[in-house]
Amino acid sequence: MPVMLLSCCFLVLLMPGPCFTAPTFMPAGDSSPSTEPQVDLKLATGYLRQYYDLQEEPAGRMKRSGPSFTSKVKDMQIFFGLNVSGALDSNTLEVMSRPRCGVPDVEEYSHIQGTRWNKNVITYSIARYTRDLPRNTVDSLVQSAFSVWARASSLTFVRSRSRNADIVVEFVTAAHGDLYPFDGPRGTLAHAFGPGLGVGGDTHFDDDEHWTAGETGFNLFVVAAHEFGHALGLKHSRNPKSLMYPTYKPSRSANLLSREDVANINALYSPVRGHPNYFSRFGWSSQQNPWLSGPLFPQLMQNKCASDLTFDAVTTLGDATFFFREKYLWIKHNEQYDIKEGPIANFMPKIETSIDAAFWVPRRSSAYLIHESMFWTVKGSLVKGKPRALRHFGFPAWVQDVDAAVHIVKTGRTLFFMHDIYWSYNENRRVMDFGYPKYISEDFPGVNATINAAVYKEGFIYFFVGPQVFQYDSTQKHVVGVEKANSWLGC
Ligand code: NFH
Ligand code: CA
Ligand code: ZN
Ligand code: ZN
Repeated sequence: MPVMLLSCCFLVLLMPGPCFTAPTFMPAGDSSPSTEPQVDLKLATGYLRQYYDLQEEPAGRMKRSGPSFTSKVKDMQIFFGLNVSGALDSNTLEVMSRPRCGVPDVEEYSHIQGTRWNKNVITYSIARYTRDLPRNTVDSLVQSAFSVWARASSLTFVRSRSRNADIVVEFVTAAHGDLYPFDGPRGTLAHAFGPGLGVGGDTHFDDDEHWTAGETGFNLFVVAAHEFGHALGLKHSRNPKSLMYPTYKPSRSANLLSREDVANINALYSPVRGHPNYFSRFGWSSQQNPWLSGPLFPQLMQNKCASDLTFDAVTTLGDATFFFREKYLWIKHNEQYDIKEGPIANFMPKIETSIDAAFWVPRRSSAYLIHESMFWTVKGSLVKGKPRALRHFGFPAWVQDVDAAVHIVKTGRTLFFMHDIYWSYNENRRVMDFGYPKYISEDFPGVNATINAAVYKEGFIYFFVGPQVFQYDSTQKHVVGVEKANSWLGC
């Protein structure tokens, strides 16, 4: 549910939470604002002390026009979407006098921010666009907004074409199928549901706003970054420097996150101490109880820049490239500098082995991970069911493993490499092409050693052979470049 504007008594109806077990009503006795100014002040002071950390004035007496008092009133008005006057007007007093439970709005979460995803790889999709901006601008602003959190935490975001993504992004107006209709231009700009199944994580933008990539109107990047904070489980912050502060601020410095935002996201998705990019043992699938699965102690990090580093398998997966080596995995997001890494099982709890070969079929948003004679299908961020037999692709019985696999989008073929031969599989008809296996050296001159891994990018096939990677132009049929394999990981 939208994390903003909800008093927690409302929450009681929808989900069990702290308020469910221990509702404390406040203030006792009063149920409507009084006409007596002194009574109003007492009500407001009590309310702001309990929920907004209002401190006792040193002189002992609280002034309703004092700077700290008005700023607390403003915080509270922002939180409830009231007119932000700083004065105790009738709407403000009305909200203050509503019965509610005893969890403060803005400081409840130094440790427990809320629910979290039980995994570090989170999928998103953009289901409905605004007409205010070109689609690819929306795509890249949304991606940049996710990067804000990815850079600060152990999280990775993978774009998916499917509606089953964890975070579904939509531009909608007025009533739009949840209990929180939008309010036309201005006022509320967007809302997001906290982590969970179904609508959990979904993020809605009010399309009655004028969305921009710049300073006019409302900046989509800034608002999206705020909303994704909620979609990851963060609540509002009372620190005006924080991205999670409840009011929109147009121009911000390059660094959107305050130290508090960074601390909060890391409290929720705890990185292993001393290894900021190390994945915690919370894996890929939310189906499993993270507290009961996975290795209890983190494996040592591997040195990705070792001069003779080789990979077992490399594949793109959404906007990221996955590099497998033994039981370890590095994930490089196309638009980000930082690299996520850790044991494969941290990302995909079902997979406790190494991966020999992997490929990605964008049309199906699916990756296939092969280990010996079995393979797993990964759709979105979930490893589907049990591994299946490699035979399924139509290999002869004597093929018990492959060295590398790559899907060529242009031809709709997946190529499987083994020693000095290869097969071609037609993904559209789901059959092996006739006339295979063939010799690799005949069709890929220049690539004449066992292929460890292969990946297809922007029209080229990249063959990983030992500690090197060959860039292969399949139209001209020759190698056009050679690099160190780990140069892709920024070494
Ligand atoms: C918002 N929110 O719309 C505002 N604030 O500043 N209007 C919040 C989003 C901003 C969603 O998660 C709503 O918290 C309004 C009001 C912070 C991107 C303060 C008027 C409510 C211009
Ligand atoms: Ca609005
Ligand atoms: Zn909505
Ligand atoms: Zn918010």
